[in-house]
Amino acid sequence: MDKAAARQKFLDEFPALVAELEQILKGYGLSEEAIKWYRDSLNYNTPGGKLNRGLSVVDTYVILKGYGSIVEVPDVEYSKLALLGWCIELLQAYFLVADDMMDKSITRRGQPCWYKQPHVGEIAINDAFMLEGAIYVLLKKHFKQDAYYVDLLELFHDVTFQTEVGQLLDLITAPEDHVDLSNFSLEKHSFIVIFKTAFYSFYLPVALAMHVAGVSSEQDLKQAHDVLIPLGEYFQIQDDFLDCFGKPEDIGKIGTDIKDNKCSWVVNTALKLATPEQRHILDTNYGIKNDKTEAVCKQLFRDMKIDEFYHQYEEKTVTKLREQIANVDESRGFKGAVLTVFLDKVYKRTK
Ligand code: GPP
Ligand code: MG
Ligand code: MG
Ligand code: MG
Repeated sequence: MDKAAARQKFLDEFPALVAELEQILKGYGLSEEAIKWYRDSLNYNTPGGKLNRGLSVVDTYVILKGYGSIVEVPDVEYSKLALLGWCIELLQAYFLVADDMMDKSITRRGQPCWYKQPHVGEIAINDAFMLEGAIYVLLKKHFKQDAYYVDLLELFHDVTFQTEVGQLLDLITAPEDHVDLSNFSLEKHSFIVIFKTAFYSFYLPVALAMHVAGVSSEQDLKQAHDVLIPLGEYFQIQDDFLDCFGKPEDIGKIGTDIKDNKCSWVVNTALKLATPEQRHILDTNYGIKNDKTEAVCKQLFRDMKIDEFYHQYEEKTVTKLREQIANVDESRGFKGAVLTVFLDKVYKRTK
Protein backbone atom coordinates (compact mmCIF):
# COMPACT_ATOMS: atom_id res chain seq x y z
CA MET A 1 0.00 0.00 0.00
CA ASP A 2 1.54 3.35 -0.98
CA LYS A 3 1.78 6.36 1.31
CA ALA A 4 -1.27 8.14 -0.08
CA ALA A 5 -3.44 5.04 0.26
CA ALA A 6 -2.25 4.42 3.84
CA ARG A 7 -3.08 8.01 4.69
CA GLN A 8 -6.52 7.71 3.10
CA LYS A 9 -7.23 4.48 4.97
CA PHE A 10 -6.36 6.25 8.22
CA LEU A 11 -8.46 9.31 7.32
CA ASP A 12 -11.42 7.05 6.54
CA GLU A 13 -11.54 6.01 10.22
CA PHE A 14 -12.05 9.55 11.49
CA PRO A 15 -15.73 10.25 10.66
CA ALA A 16 -16.85 7.26 12.76
CA LEU A 17 -14.96 8.66 15.75
CA VAL A 18 -16.59 12.05 15.31
CA ALA A 19 -19.97 10.29 15.17
CA GLU A 20 -19.18 8.42 18.43
CA LEU A 21 -18.24 11.65 20.16
CA GLU A 22 -21.40 13.35 18.88
CA GLN A 23 -23.38 10.42 20.25
CA ILE A 24 -21.99 11.10 23.74
CA LEU A 25 -23.21 14.70 23.57
CA LYS A 26 -26.58 13.53 22.25
CA GLY A 27 -26.80 11.21 25.25
CA TYR A 28 -26.29 14.23 27.52
CA GLY A 29 -29.26 15.84 25.77
CA LEU A 30 -27.28 18.61 24.07
CA SER A 31 -28.86 20.75 21.37
CA GLU A 32 -28.01 20.31 17.68
CA GLU A 33 -26.30 23.74 17.86
CA ALA A 34 -23.87 22.55 20.56
CA ILE A 35 -23.25 19.24 18.82
CA LYS A 36 -22.49 21.07 15.59
CA TRP A 37 -19.98 23.29 17.42
CA TYR A 38 -18.06 20.25 18.70
CA ARG A 39 -18.24 18.52 15.30
CA ASP A 40 -16.89 21.65 13.59
CA SER A 41 -14.07 22.00 16.10
CA LEU A 42 -13.12 18.31 15.71
CA ASN A 43 -13.13 18.53 11.93
CA TYR A 44 -11.34 21.88 11.70
CA ASN A 45 -8.58 21.08 14.18
CA THR A 46 -7.84 17.36 13.99
CA PRO A 47 -7.31 15.93 10.48
CA GLY A 48 -5.63 18.75 8.48
CA GLY A 49 -1.96 18.13 9.24
CA LYS A 50 0.71 15.72 8.09
CA LEU A 51 -0.76 13.02 10.40
CA ASN A 52 2.76 11.69 10.97
CA ARG A 53 2.13 10.97 14.63
CA GLY A 54 -1.11 9.12 14.06
CA LEU A 55 0.13 7.12 11.09
CA SER A 56 3.23 6.13 13.05
CA VAL A 57 1.18 4.16 15.57
CA VAL A 58 -0.07 1.92 12.78
CA ASP A 59 3.33 1.74 11.03
CA THR A 60 5.09 0.78 14.26
CA TYR A 61 2.55 -1.93 15.01
CA VAL A 62 2.90 -3.41 11.49
CA ILE A 63 6.67 -3.72 11.95
CA LEU A 64 6.52 -5.09 15.50
CA LYS A 65 3.97 -7.75 14.55
CA GLY A 66 5.92 -8.72 11.44
CA TYR A 67 3.09 -7.97 8.99
CA GLY A 68 4.29 -7.44 5.43
CA SER A 69 2.18 -4.29 5.11
CA ILE A 70 -0.91 -2.51 6.42
CA VAL A 71 -3.22 -4.55 4.16
CA GLU A 72 -2.33 -7.68 6.15
CA VAL A 73 -3.62 -6.21 9.43
CA PRO A 74 -7.10 -7.61 10.16
CA ASP A 75 -9.79 -4.89 10.01
CA VAL A 76 -10.73 -4.93 13.71
CA GLU A 77 -7.07 -4.71 14.71
CA TYR A 78 -6.43 -1.92 12.22
CA SER A 79 -9.33 0.13 13.57
CA LYS A 80 -8.01 -0.13 17.13
CA LEU A 81 -4.54 1.00 16.13
CA ALA A 82 -5.91 3.80 13.99
CA LEU A 83 -8.05 4.91 16.92
CA LEU A 84 -4.92 5.26 19.06
CA GLY A 85 -3.35 7.19 16.20
CA TRP A 86 -6.35 9.52 16.16
CA CYS A 87 -6.04 9.95 19.93
CA ILE A 88 -2.53 11.38 19.35
CA GLU A 89 -3.90 13.61 16.62
CA LEU A 90 -6.55 14.81 19.10
CA LEU A 91 -3.81 15.51 21.64
CA GLN A 92 -1.93 17.42 18.98
CA ALA A 93 -5.11 19.34 18.06
CA TYR A 94 -5.60 20.25 21.72
CA PHE A 95 -2.00 21.49 22.00
CA LEU A 96 -2.06 23.42 18.73
CA VAL A 97 -5.34 25.26 19.37
CA ALA A 98 -3.94 26.40 22.73
CA ASP A 99 -0.39 27.02 21.46
CA ASP A 100 -1.62 29.25 18.65
CA MET A 101 -3.40 31.46 21.17
CA MET A 102 -0.33 31.63 23.41
CA ASP A 103 2.01 32.30 20.44
CA LYS A 104 -0.45 34.73 18.79
CA SER A 105 -0.13 32.80 15.56
CA ILE A 106 -2.15 33.63 12.47
CA THR A 107 -2.31 30.53 10.33
CA ARG A 108 -2.03 26.81 10.94
CA ARG A 109 -2.08 24.08 8.31
CA GLY A 110 -2.72 26.67 5.63
CA GLN A 111 -5.89 28.09 7.21
CA PRO A 112 -6.61 30.67 9.92
CA CYS A 113 -5.91 29.43 13.45
CA TRP A 114 -9.12 28.23 15.12
CA TYR A 115 -9.18 31.08 17.68
CA LYS A 116 -8.80 33.56 14.80
CA GLN A 117 -12.19 32.58 13.38
CA PRO A 118 -14.41 35.56 14.27
CA HIS A 119 -17.14 33.41 15.80
CA VAL A 120 -14.68 31.43 17.94
CA GLY A 121 -12.22 33.73 19.77
CA GLU A 122 -11.63 32.66 23.38
CA ILE A 123 -14.16 29.85 23.18
CA ALA A 124 -11.14 28.12 21.61
CA ILE A 125 -9.78 27.60 25.13
CA ASN A 126 -12.72 25.37 26.00
CA ASP A 127 -12.60 23.76 22.55
CA ALA A 128 -8.99 22.79 23.28
CA PHE A 129 -10.05 21.15 26.56
CA MET A 130 -12.80 19.25 24.75
CA LEU A 131 -10.39 17.99 22.09
CA GLU A 132 -8.31 16.54 24.91
CA GLY A 133 -11.42 15.14 26.58
CA ALA A 134 -12.25 13.20 23.42
CA ILE A 135 -9.11 11.08 23.92
CA TYR A 136 -10.35 9.61 27.18
CA VAL A 137 -13.90 9.08 25.95
CA LEU A 138 -12.56 7.05 23.03
CA LEU A 139 -9.95 5.14 25.05
CA LYS A 140 -12.54 4.10 27.61
CA LYS A 141 -14.97 2.98 24.95
CA HIS A 142 -12.45 0.94 22.94
CA PHE A 143 -9.78 -0.24 25.39
CA LYS A 144 -11.36 -0.61 28.82
CA GLN A 145 -11.39 -4.40 28.51
CA ASP A 146 -7.73 -4.65 27.52
CA ALA A 147 -5.05 -5.58 30.05
CA TYR A 148 -2.92 -2.63 28.92
CA TYR A 149 -5.70 0.00 29.31
CA VAL A 150 -4.06 1.57 32.36
CA ASP A 151 -0.70 1.65 30.53
CA LEU A 152 -2.33 3.64 27.72
CA LEU A 153 -3.96 6.04 30.18
CA GLU A 154 -0.72 6.57 32.10
CA LEU A 155 1.17 7.17 28.88
CA PHE A 156 -1.27 9.81 27.70
CA HIS A 157 -1.31 11.47 31.12
CA ASP A 158 2.47 11.44 31.60
CA VAL A 159 3.20 12.70 28.11
CA THR A 160 0.54 15.42 28.33
CA PHE A 161 2.04 16.68 31.58
CA GLN A 162 5.57 16.61 30.15
CA THR A 163 4.41 18.62 27.13
CA GLU A 164 2.71 21.17 29.38
CA VAL A 165 5.92 21.47 31.40
CA GLY A 166 7.78 22.11 28.13
CA GLN A 167 5.23 24.70 27.07
CA LEU A 168 5.62 26.46 30.42
CA LEU A 169 9.40 26.64 29.96
CA ASP A 170 8.95 27.79 26.35
CA LEU A 171 6.69 30.61 27.53
CA ILE A 172 8.59 31.83 30.58
CA THR A 173 11.86 31.81 28.65
CA ALA A 174 10.20 34.16 26.13
CA PRO A 175 8.65 37.00 28.17
CA GLU A 176 6.79 39.47 25.96
CA ASP A 177 7.78 42.61 27.81
CA HIS A 178 11.42 41.87 28.54
CA VAL A 179 14.01 40.76 25.99
CA ASP A 180 17.21 39.47 27.59
CA LEU A 181 19.14 37.25 25.22
CA SER A 182 21.69 36.38 27.90
CA ASN A 183 18.89 34.27 29.36
CA PHE A 184 19.02 31.88 26.35
CA SER A 185 21.33 28.92 25.76
CA LEU A 186 21.41 25.82 23.58
CA GLU A 187 21.24 23.71 26.76
CA LYS A 188 18.03 25.46 27.85
CA HIS A 189 16.70 25.06 24.33
CA SER A 190 17.40 21.35 24.36
CA PHE A 191 15.54 20.91 27.64
CA ILE A 192 12.53 22.91 26.44
CA VAL A 193 12.10 21.08 23.14
CA ILE A 194 12.52 17.61 24.58
CA PHE A 195 9.62 18.34 26.90
CA LYS A 196 7.38 20.38 24.61
CA THR A 197 7.76 18.19 21.50
CA ALA A 198 9.79 14.98 21.74
CA PHE A 199 7.70 13.04 24.25
CA TYR A 200 4.31 13.43 22.61
CA SER A 201 5.44 13.49 18.99
CA PHE A 202 7.98 10.67 19.01
CA TYR A 203 7.94 8.52 22.13
CA LEU A 204 4.14 8.40 22.50
CA PRO A 205 3.22 6.87 19.09
CA VAL A 206 5.83 4.13 19.39
CA ALA A 207 5.13 3.36 23.05
CA LEU A 208 1.38 3.06 22.33
CA ALA A 209 1.98 0.57 19.51
CA MET A 210 4.44 -1.35 21.69
CA HIS A 211 1.82 -1.82 24.41
CA VAL A 212 -0.76 -3.12 21.94
CA ALA A 213 1.78 -5.42 20.26
CA GLY A 214 2.88 -6.77 23.65
CA VAL A 215 6.49 -5.70 23.09
CA SER A 216 6.60 -3.45 26.11
CA SER A 217 9.23 -4.59 28.59
CA GLU A 218 10.91 -1.80 30.49
CA GLN A 219 14.15 -2.42 28.57
CA ASP A 220 12.45 -2.17 25.18
CA LEU A 221 10.52 0.96 26.11
CA LYS A 222 13.83 2.46 27.20
CA GLN A 223 15.52 1.48 23.93
CA ALA A 224 12.74 3.25 22.02
CA HIS A 225 12.89 6.25 24.35
CA ASP A 226 16.66 6.64 24.05
CA VAL A 227 16.47 7.11 20.27
CA LEU A 228 13.10 8.84 19.99
CA ILE A 229 13.85 11.65 22.43
CA PRO A 230 16.95 12.91 20.55
CA LEU A 231 15.04 12.33 17.30
CA GLY A 232 12.24 14.54 18.63
CA GLU A 233 14.75 17.17 19.64
CA TYR A 234 16.09 17.15 16.08
CA PHE A 235 12.50 17.45 14.75
CA GLN A 236 11.83 20.55 16.87
CA ILE A 237 15.14 22.08 15.78
CA GLN A 238 13.85 21.62 12.22
CA ASP A 239 10.61 23.33 13.29
CA ASP A 240 12.60 26.26 14.69
CA PHE A 241 14.72 26.43 11.53
CA LEU A 242 11.65 26.33 9.26
CA ASP A 243 9.90 28.98 11.38
CA CYS A 244 12.59 31.39 10.17
CA PHE A 245 13.79 29.92 6.85
CA GLY A 246 10.82 27.84 5.63
CA LYS A 247 8.19 28.98 3.14
CA PRO A 248 4.72 29.55 4.64
CA GLU A 249 3.22 27.69 1.67
CA ASP A 250 5.32 24.64 2.61
CA ILE A 251 4.98 24.72 6.38
CA GLY A 252 1.35 25.87 6.40
CA LYS A 253 2.02 28.53 9.02
CA ILE A 254 3.64 31.94 9.33
CA GLY A 255 6.63 31.88 11.67
CA THR A 256 6.35 33.95 14.86
CA ASP A 257 9.48 32.94 16.82
CA ILE A 258 11.48 36.17 16.28
CA LYS A 259 8.59 38.46 17.19
CA ASP A 260 7.64 36.19 20.10
CA ASN A 261 11.14 36.38 21.64
CA LYS A 262 11.40 32.57 21.47
CA CYS A 263 14.43 30.70 22.76
CA SER A 264 14.72 28.96 19.38
CA TRP A 265 17.62 26.96 17.95
CA VAL A 266 18.20 29.69 15.35
CA VAL A 267 18.76 32.55 17.79
CA ASN A 268 20.78 30.37 20.16
CA THR A 269 23.09 29.30 17.34
CA ALA A 270 23.45 32.91 16.24
CA LEU A 271 24.23 33.99 19.82
CA LYS A 272 27.01 31.42 20.01
CA LEU A 273 28.64 32.73 16.82
CA ALA A 274 27.90 36.46 16.96
CA THR A 275 30.57 39.17 16.90
CA PRO A 276 29.94 42.04 19.38
CA GLU A 277 28.39 44.06 16.51
CA GLN A 278 26.09 41.21 15.49
CA ARG A 279 25.16 40.67 19.14
CA HIS A 280 24.20 44.34 19.36
CA ILE A 281 21.94 43.98 16.31
CA LEU A 282 20.22 41.03 17.95
CA ASP A 283 19.88 42.79 21.31
CA THR A 284 18.13 45.71 19.67
CA ASN A 285 15.95 43.85 17.14
CA TYR A 286 14.99 40.42 18.52
CA GLY A 287 11.70 39.78 20.29
CA ILE A 288 9.90 42.91 19.11
CA LYS A 289 6.43 42.72 17.54
CA ASN A 290 7.44 44.65 14.44
CA ASP A 291 7.96 43.58 10.81
CA LYS A 292 11.06 45.75 10.34
CA THR A 293 13.02 44.45 13.33
CA GLU A 294 11.99 40.92 12.40
CA ALA A 295 13.39 41.43 8.89
CA VAL A 296 16.66 42.77 10.36
CA CYS A 297 17.04 39.59 12.45
CA LYS A 298 16.25 37.36 9.47
CA GLN A 299 18.84 39.14 7.33
CA LEU A 300 21.42 38.80 10.08
CA PHE A 301 20.70 35.05 10.35
CA ARG A 302 21.17 34.77 6.58
CA ASP A 303 24.43 36.77 6.69
CA MET A 304 25.70 34.55 9.50
CA LYS A 305 24.91 31.49 7.34
CA ILE A 306 22.87 29.84 10.06
CA ASP A 307 21.52 27.52 7.35
CA GLU A 308 24.99 26.02 6.86
CA PHE A 309 25.32 25.34 10.58
CA TYR A 310 21.87 23.79 10.49
CA HIS A 311 22.83 21.39 7.71
CA GLN A 312 25.99 20.43 9.61
CA TYR A 313 23.95 19.82 12.73
CA GLU A 314 21.49 17.73 10.72
CA GLU A 315 24.13 15.45 9.18
CA LYS A 316 25.94 14.97 12.48
CA THR A 317 22.74 14.16 14.35
CA VAL A 318 21.41 11.75 11.75
CA THR A 319 24.70 9.86 11.56
CA LYS A 320 24.69 9.48 15.36
CA LEU A 321 21.07 8.33 15.42
CA ARG A 322 21.67 5.74 12.69
CA GLU A 323 24.59 4.34 14.73
CA GLN A 324 22.41 4.18 17.81
CA ILE A 325 19.65 2.38 15.86
CA ALA A 326 22.16 -0.14 14.48
CA ASN A 327 22.97 -1.08 18.08
CA VAL A 328 19.38 -1.80 19.14
CA ASP A 329 19.01 -5.15 20.92
CA GLU A 330 16.21 -7.03 19.13
CA SER A 331 16.29 -10.12 21.36
CA ARG A 332 12.99 -9.35 23.15
CA GLY A 333 10.98 -8.46 20.03
CA PHE A 334 11.65 -4.75 19.63
CA LYS A 335 12.86 -3.79 16.15
CA GLY A 336 15.27 -1.06 15.13
CA ALA A 337 13.33 -0.70 11.86
CA VAL A 338 10.59 1.09 13.82
CA LEU A 339 13.08 3.87 14.54
CA THR A 340 14.57 3.96 11.04
CA VAL A 341 11.12 4.55 9.53
CA PHE A 342 10.69 7.52 11.85
CA LEU A 343 14.11 8.95 11.09
CA ASP A 344 13.54 8.65 7.33
CA LYS A 345 10.25 10.56 7.64
CA VAL A 346 11.97 13.44 9.38
CA TYR A 347 15.34 13.61 7.60
CA LYS A 348 15.69 16.75 5.43
CA ARG A 349 12.02 17.69 5.77
CA THR A 350 10.95 21.06 4.41
CA LYS A 351 7.39 21.04 5.78
C1 GPP B 1 5.49 23.24 19.51
O1 GPP B 1 5.90 24.53 19.69
C2 GPP B 1 4.96 22.74 20.80
C3 GPP B 1 3.67 22.48 20.99
C4 GPP B 1 2.72 22.61 19.88
C5 GPP B 1 3.21 22.02 22.33
C6 GPP B 1 2.20 22.94 22.90
C7 GPP B 1 1.85 22.51 24.25
C8 GPP B 1 0.81 22.93 24.98
C9 GPP B 1 0.62 22.36 26.33
C10 GPP B 1 -0.17 23.93 24.51
P1 GPP B 1 5.78 25.67 18.56
O2 GPP B 1 5.02 26.81 19.14
O3 GPP B 1 7.12 25.89 18.00
O4 GPP B 1 4.86 24.99 17.43
P2 GPP B 1 4.40 25.73 16.10
O5 GPP B 1 5.65 26.24 15.43
O6 GPP B 1 3.74 24.63 15.30
O7 GPP B 1 3.46 26.80 16.54
MG1 MG C 1 4.65 27.54 21.03
MG1 MG D 1 3.48 27.95 18.20
MG1 MG E 1 7.61 26.48 15.94
